[in-house]
Amino acid sequence: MSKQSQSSNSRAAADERNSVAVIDADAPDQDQMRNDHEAVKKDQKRHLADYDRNTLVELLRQMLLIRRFEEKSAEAYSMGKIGGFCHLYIGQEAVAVGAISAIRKDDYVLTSYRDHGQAIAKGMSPDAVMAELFGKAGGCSKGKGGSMHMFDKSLGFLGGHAIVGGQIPLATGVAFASKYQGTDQVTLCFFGEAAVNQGAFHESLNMAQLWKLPCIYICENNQYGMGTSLQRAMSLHDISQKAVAYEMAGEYVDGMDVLAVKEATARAVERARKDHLPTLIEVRTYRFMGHSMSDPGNYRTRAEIEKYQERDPLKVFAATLLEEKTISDKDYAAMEKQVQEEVEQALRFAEESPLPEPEELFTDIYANPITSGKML
Ligand SMILES: Cc1ncc(C[n+]2csc(CCOP(=O)(O)OP(=O)(O)O)c2C)c(N)n1
Ligand SMILES: [Mg+2]
Repeated sequence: MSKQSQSSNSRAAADERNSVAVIDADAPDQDQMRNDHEAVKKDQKRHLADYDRNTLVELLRQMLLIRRFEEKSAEAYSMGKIGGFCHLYIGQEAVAVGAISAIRKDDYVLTSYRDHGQAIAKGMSPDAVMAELFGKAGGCSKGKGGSMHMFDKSLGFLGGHAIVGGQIPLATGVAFASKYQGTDQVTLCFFGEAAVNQGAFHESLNMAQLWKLPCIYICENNQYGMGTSLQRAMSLHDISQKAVAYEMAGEYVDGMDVLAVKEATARAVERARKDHLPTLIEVRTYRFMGHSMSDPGNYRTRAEIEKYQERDPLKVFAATLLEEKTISDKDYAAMEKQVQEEVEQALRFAEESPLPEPEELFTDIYANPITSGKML
């Protein structure tokens, strides 16, 4: 099958269920996602039978955990317990949870500075994430990285990257390493839509398709790069179409629907694992909070935010499972309680964890040199 037909087949598959109309250049933010949450619920209900109950409950639990964790982080930040930048993921949880649920434990994930959700979805404990936010020694990066630099090699979670688009060539290299070593591991690379304007994005996609690398590029199109809307910064608004320039498979998916994200990622994973082929997935989503904790958000209206909040991926998926009686009100209340306790425990762990010792300033600065009998 030619690359082009793979691309159009994948587009056709996406069109069948997940996709909405290609963005209208004049009114992109209105048309990017299914307009009302009832449509998302209806679609989710049609697909529930494809999953066992445990899988569905776990997807909901992870989204709820990330939401409550970040609400608590915002509180702690406001109390001055967290220093530096802090970019929240609230509103985008279905992207990390849906996509990461479609890969294996030994696969890799790289993302931007908006990384708390991906870290938790990849298996990092809320304790390690919260302690890192607090700059404490018990954090995943020993308190030396902070919010933007979550990292755990043992989980295949390779950051947390503060340079916009910096993780894209790195992920491409990780995918190259997997192929070179003959494994069937795949790499998920998350980035925002503003990163697509970086040269590194284009260089990486070109190489990944040319060298057939098992890298899945997931663009989280939340429509803003800091305070700049995509309409003011990009000549082509349909980001998934950028795949065409590299003869790569590409599709777009509604990021407010956790099942749709999972399914789109699963299609890409199959392509990557079997044939070492990359994919570009554009996930249309929205962040409910400011760019970071210090953003007053004057560039968008309350009405716009509220419009997207109606499609809150967490609320919509919970409603789907409740209405279909996959879970009961009692189950959901118990889940809330368990998640709240987990977040409170993470807060206690972060509070009680010691600060890094001053000597830590000199550790983990350089990689250990690889020597082959010679001085490097
Ligand atoms: C190379 C580089 N340029 C500029 C910045 C400053 N900066 C930080 S976040 C950001 C916006 C990125 O937006 P997007 O990629 O859409 O991701 P989002 O924040 O929406 O998740 C910018 C310009 C940076 N960190 N790195
Ligand atoms: Mg963005």
